[in-house]
Amino acid sequence: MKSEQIKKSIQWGQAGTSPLHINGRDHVMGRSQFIDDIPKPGNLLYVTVMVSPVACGRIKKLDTQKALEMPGVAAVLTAEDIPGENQIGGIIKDEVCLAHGHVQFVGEPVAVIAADSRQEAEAAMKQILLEIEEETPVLTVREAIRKEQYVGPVRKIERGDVEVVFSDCPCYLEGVIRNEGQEHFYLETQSALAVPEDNGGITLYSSSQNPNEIQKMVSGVLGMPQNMVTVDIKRLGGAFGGKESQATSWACLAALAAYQTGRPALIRLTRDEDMLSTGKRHAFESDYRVGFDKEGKILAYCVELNSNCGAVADVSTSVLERAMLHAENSYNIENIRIIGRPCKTNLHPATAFRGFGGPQGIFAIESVIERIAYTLGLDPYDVRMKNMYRKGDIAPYGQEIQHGEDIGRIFKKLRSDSRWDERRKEIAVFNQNNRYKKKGIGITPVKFGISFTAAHLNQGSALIHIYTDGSVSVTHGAIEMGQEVNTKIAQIAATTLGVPISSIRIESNNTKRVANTSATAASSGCDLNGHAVENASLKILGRLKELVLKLYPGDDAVFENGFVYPVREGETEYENPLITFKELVQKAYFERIDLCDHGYYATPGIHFDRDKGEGHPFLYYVFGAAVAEVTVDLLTGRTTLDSAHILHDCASSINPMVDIGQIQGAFIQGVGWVTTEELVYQEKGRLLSGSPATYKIPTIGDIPEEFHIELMEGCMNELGIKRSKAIGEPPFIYGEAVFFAITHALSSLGTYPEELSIPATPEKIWRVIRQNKEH
Ligand code: LUZ
Ligand code: MOS
Repeated sequence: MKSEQIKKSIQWGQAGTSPLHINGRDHVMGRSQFIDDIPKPGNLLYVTVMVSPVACGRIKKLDTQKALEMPGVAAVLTAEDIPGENQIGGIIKDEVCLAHGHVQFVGEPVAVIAADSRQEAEAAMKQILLEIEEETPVLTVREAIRKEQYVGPVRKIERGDVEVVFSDCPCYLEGVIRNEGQEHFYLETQSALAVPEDNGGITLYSSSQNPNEIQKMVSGVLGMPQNMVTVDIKRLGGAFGGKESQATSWACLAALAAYQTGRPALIRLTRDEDMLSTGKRHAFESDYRVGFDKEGKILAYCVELNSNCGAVADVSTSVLERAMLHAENSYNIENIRIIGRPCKTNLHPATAFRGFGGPQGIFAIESVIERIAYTLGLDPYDVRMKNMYRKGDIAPYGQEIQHGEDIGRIFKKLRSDSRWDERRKEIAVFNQNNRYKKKGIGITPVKFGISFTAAHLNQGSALIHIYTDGSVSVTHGAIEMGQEVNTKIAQIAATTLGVPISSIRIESNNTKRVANTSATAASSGCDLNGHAVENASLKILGRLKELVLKLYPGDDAVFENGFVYPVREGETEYENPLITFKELVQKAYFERIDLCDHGYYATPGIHFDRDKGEGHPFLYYVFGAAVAEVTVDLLTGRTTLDSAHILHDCASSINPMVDIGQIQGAFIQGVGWVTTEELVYQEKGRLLSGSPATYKIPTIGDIPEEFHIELMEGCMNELGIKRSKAIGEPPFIYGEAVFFAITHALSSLGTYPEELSIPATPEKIWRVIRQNKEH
């Protein structure tokens, strides 16, 4: 395209260009509102939550009388004060809103205090008398398995016969692979504002990825129909899965306080409260057995994925399902058995977190590949390539890997782009010449399935109004949480309607305008709701086009950047507009043509049979790969990430700048998970690393000096919105390349560091170094 044209299409906001973030200016000016920025309604109550100080026990006494008498206190509420059902479990109904009879984890809400100020609420909280008879908590996956204590069924996906192969294969390994959890560390902590309405209903402003679930649960807890509960969400200050199901309790507790007092009620957790009470990424402890040949070809793989789900089910069964569906990652494994055990323990309920079990399932097979490569003395790249999916291959659960050839193409290109072979040689020389510093390089391919694994969640909706001045109001089912889904959706509306992006306003998500929406999750917010926006736009466009052709008879008309052009056969460049979009809309109004419409989309062709472990759960797959190089300081155990190369498949990106931003952020978040972010619990199940002072997330200083991200060219996706691919979660998994760079560096000491687990903190690395010295 000529530069004039490029400029025009950016102004227009066409899909495939990178216009400015639609709220960028307001964000930078500090004008964008998050929950705590909404102007405070009069008579507001501040709500604090008293939580369980112990992991397991029976409530012997809960006396709120003294607290109620404290100054400024409007209400002190317990399970007894819930007018509806004390139940907020989204998939399995095993979760209470307020503890009743017993407590199951440290941080579990027991009572809410509503007062004129936060200080008064906190002072009153100290006056609540809570006596708990402590019981011994179950904290580990192994204890839970011993007691057969699960939050859902143990599941299996199987193909071929692993036992037959194990009994007669050239090489065999077995072992355990562990990863710890991860705190979401969204900047905006869990927050909710509940406002009673004059008709007996209630409106909630909640920091949630899942307005529909907030509406359902508040309706259940308050015992009122769903049409009495309105949920309005403008944007979140980050979420990463932490607000997919876990914004619910806080919204319900604010709603309960508002309902019982008739006054607006605001909850905003402090960072420490949030870290203590809310669930995190699932820790996994996975047992594997693998049979392979001398070239590194995997002949049979058996993996038992045991996840630590915490005290209640939350979304853990779905997380485990996604882990199982990613247990083979990018490899074609003929004989495979995947077992999933969702272990119930007395920790905060683990929940959705970017990747949703995918990273854990992939970490297991990638670790196995590394061990195979080390055992055979092969380059881990070659072992991976030997097993890689090819065109037409079928996943263990029966779905064909569409465009499966792309993963190999990406992997090969990344090998040369990152200078894999040369770097490995340079590293070997470096490690020979350096006693106290060792370098390592790691590579990880990623295949990630797009769609919610629960098929019914794969739907999106939208509502579009065009006003008589040509400006457009778009409501859609996704939640903006910093991923810029609003920018992308505005581009989709602008492209489809042929108006400049500046004419599009994206509204808050509101259950009165879009109903029964799915959580903005599974990387699918833009796909599902973008399709719905396109659907609504096309309906209105159809009516407008009919009018144009009535006013200006011709073959066809095209809508571009605020103008309507005539199209005649054979012409590709449009000039001399017939009419502006604005004038056309005014004419349509006087002709009494509907300028509004609702849009809907349901992902076609997906299904999955859980009992058989078979089906076609994903619409398509996202592919990519990462290479990372590190230096490990043997005196301190500290790792420095020197470089990262990422090659990622977006197909036709709707907004390349946004996608690259998502890859940067996801990768660095993954690096945090595998290196420094450590959740430490004391022996009774209380989180010790429960504040930013003790929990280390990556900072600007952890970004590698050499950081290359490239979008792979020539990848197709006929099924995504505007032929794009989802972006949110897959690149998180690239962080695992850093872990394998560390194990590579440590292997240079003589043995493969089998016991090293995620996160590879300096302490753990140092232990590996010391063990090697002792040998
Ligand atoms: N949430 C969910 C998700 O309910 N089902 C999923 O498959 C999923 N995948 C990723 C993230 N959130
Ligand atoms: Mo998520 S892990 O809320 O897509």
